[in-house]
Amino acid sequence: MLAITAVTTFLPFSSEKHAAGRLTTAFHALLAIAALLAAGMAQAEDGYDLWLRYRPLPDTQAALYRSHATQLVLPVATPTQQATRDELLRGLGGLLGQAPSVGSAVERDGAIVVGTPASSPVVARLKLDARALGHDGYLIRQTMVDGRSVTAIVGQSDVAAMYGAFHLLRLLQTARPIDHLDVREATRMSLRVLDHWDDLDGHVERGYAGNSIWDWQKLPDWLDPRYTDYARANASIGINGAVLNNVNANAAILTPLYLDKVQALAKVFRPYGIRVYLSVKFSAPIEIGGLKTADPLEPAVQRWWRAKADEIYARIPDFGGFLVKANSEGQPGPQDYGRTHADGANMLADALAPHGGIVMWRAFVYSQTNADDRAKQAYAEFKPLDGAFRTNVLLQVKNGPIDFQPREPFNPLFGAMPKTPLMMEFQVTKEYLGFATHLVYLGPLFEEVLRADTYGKGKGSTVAKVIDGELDGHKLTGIAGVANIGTDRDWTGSDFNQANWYAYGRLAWNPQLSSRDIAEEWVRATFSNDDGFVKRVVDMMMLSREAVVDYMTPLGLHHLMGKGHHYGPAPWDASGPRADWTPVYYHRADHEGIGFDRSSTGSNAVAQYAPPVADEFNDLKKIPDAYLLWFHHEPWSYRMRSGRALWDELVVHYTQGVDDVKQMRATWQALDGQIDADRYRKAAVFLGIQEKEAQWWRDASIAYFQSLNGLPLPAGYAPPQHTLSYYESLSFPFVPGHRP
Ligand code: GCV
Repeated sequence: MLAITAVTTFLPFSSEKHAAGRLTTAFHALLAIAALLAAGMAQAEDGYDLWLRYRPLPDTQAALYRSHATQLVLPVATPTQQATRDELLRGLGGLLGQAPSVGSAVERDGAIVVGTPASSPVVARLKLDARALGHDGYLIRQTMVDGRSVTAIVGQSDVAAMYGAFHLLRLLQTARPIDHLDVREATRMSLRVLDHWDDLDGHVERGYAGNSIWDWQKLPDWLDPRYTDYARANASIGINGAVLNNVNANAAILTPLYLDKVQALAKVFRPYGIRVYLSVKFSAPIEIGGLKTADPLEPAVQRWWRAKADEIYARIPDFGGFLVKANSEGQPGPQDYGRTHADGANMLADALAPHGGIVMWRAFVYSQTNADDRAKQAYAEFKPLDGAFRTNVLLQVKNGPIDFQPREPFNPLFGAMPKTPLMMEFQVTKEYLGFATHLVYLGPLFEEVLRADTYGKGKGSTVAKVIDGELDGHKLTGIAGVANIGTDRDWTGSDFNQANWYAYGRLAWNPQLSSRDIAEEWVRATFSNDDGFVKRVVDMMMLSREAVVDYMTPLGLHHLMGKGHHYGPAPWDASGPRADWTPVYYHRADHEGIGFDRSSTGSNAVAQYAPPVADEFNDLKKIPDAYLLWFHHEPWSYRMRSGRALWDELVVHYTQGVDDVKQMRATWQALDGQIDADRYRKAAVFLGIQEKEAQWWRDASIAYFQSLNGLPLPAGYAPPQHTLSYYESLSFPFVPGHRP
C-alpha cells in the first residue's frame, strides 16, 4: 500500500512539466497497477494527499462518470496547461480507475474540453462567453461539438481553465451529478493569499505542524516535490498568493542569496497561478543596505527601495509585492522617524508601482505606552489615514480588534475606511484555539465575521462586501490567511486542520459560501461519501467552534492564555513586561464582577462602530450574550437572559464546552471502521487530548474566578479537579511555535 501512496504522491510530472508528455504512458500504467492493488482493500493513508486523494470511486459511480470523461481535449503548450492536463489525468485516473486519452480534437462522446478561446480552437468554436467572469472565473457546460456531447471548461486565462478543472474533479470526488452541468464561477477577491509566518531558520512562528516547508538551505537547487503539491492544493481552492516569510521579518530575505531561492519557488508556483510575496523589514535599508536611516521621506531610502524592487522584478517578473508589519510589537516603522503609516506604505508602494506590485500594510498596531484600551488603538491610528494611501496599497486588518481570539466582534475598521481597500487577515493556524490537536473547524468563525453587518453604508454593509470591494467600489481586493502548514506528513498537524486551510481558500474565493457546505465538501473529498458518515462528521465540525469558545473564553472573555507561548489557561497572570499582554488586563475580574467595560461609560470602544452596531453593543438589553464581557463589566450576580446569574452562566458555558468535546469524541468513536485506521486513530487520540485540555481550561478558569468571587458552583456542577495553585504551578518552557 505504501507503494501506492508513493505513486500518487510523488509522480515526477508534478515538478517536471516539460517531461509530462513522455511520462503520460508510464503514468497510465502506474495508475492501472495502483487501481488493481487498491480494489477491495482499505488503503493506508497518512493525510499527505489532503483533499486531492483521488481514491477509486465505487464501481457504479465511476461507471456513470466514465461516460463523461472519455477523452481530454486541451492545449498543452504552457506550463499551466500541462499542469491542468496532469491534474485531470491524475484525478480522473485515480477516481475512475482509468485515465482518458488526450488529444486536440473531439473524437468521441463524453470528451472533456478545456481551455480559453485563445488557447484552444475547439473552445473558440464553442463561443461560450466567459469574459464577464473575469481573469480567474470559468464556466463548465455540457454542450455539443461536431455532433458529440462534451463537457466544456472555459475561462479567459489558463489559470481560470485550471480552476475549472479542479471544480470538475471536486464534483467527482464529492459524488455530485455531472450530467447537465451549467456552472458559472467568478471571484470578486483579487488577492487570495496565504501568509506564512516562517523564519529563515525553519522555525514557524505559531506553527504547530513541524518546521517550515521552505528548505532555504537546499534552495534554489533542490526543489522538494512538496512545493508542487503545495501549489496544487492551493490552486484547487483558488489561492493565488503566498507570502513566504514571517511578518516579523528578517531583512536577509531581500539579499541576493535569498532572492535566488525565492525565484526558484516562484518558478514552481507560477504554473498554478500563485504569485510570491515577501514580508519586509522596514529597517532593511539600514540592515542590509548600509544606509544610516530608513526614513521613508529620505530620498536615499526611497532610491534603495526602488532599486530593490527592480532587482526583485528582474528575477521574478510576476512578483506580487510586500507585506509589512511596522511599528507593532517592536518592529521598526515610519513612526521611528516621526512619519505616518501612510508615509511608510506609500514609499514602498511607489517602489513597486512601476512593476505592478502591491503593498499589504498591516493594521495590527498597538502600543504599551498608549494608556487607551488596546482594542481601540488600530482604529485610532488608521481611520484618520483613510484616503491617504496610494492606489496599490491594501490595509490588512485582523478579523477582530485584539488578536485572533476564539471569538471577537468584527474589527471596527471594517466599514470605517471607505477610501482604502481593506484586506481581511484571518488566522488559519490555531494559535489561540488549541494548536494542532484540538478539533476546531474555523469555517463558522470565518463565516460569522464575513457576514457581520458593519452598517458602514447602511444595513447590509457586511464585512464580506467591504473586503470584496462591492461596498465602496474597490477593484483591488484581498484576503489573507495565516497558514497552518508545516513539514508534518499531514501538512497541518492533524487531518482535521486541513479543513481550515480548505475552508479559508473556499471562502477567499467566495466569501458568501456557507461554512457547513464547505465542511461537507471537505469531508467527502477527505474521508468518505457515505451520507451517514458525512452528516455526523459535519455536525461534529460545526459544533467544534462554539465548543472551544465555551471551554476557553465564554461570554465575550478573551486573551486568557499563558503568556508568550499561549498554551493553556492563565487568567491569573498579571506579570510583566506589559499590561496589555496579561489576561488580567482583559477580564478585569475582582470580588464584585468581571468584564472589560468598553461601553460609553468605559473605554467607549463601542463608539468606533457605526451607530446601529454601537447601540447594540452598548446596550445591555440588546448585546448578544456572546459579546457581553467583551463590552461590559458586570457583577457576578448580573441576571442573564437565561435567568441565571452571570457566575452560574459562566460555569454552565465552561462545562458545556467540555461536554461538547465529549460528544465529539463519542461521535468519532462511533465511526471507527468507516475510514482508514491510521487517520481514524490519530483523530481519536487527538480528541482525547482535546478533552483533557478542555477540562483543564474549564477547571483552571473556574478555580481562579472562584478564588476572586468566593461563590459556590451551581448545583450539579463538578468542582475543579485540582487546586488553583496546582494550575498556577504548571509551566511549559518548550511549547511549539514560540521562541522563549
Ligand atoms: C507574527 C500575535 C502573535 C505573534 C504575531 C503577531 C502578529 O501577537 O502572538 O506571534 O507575530 O500577533 O500578528 O504580528
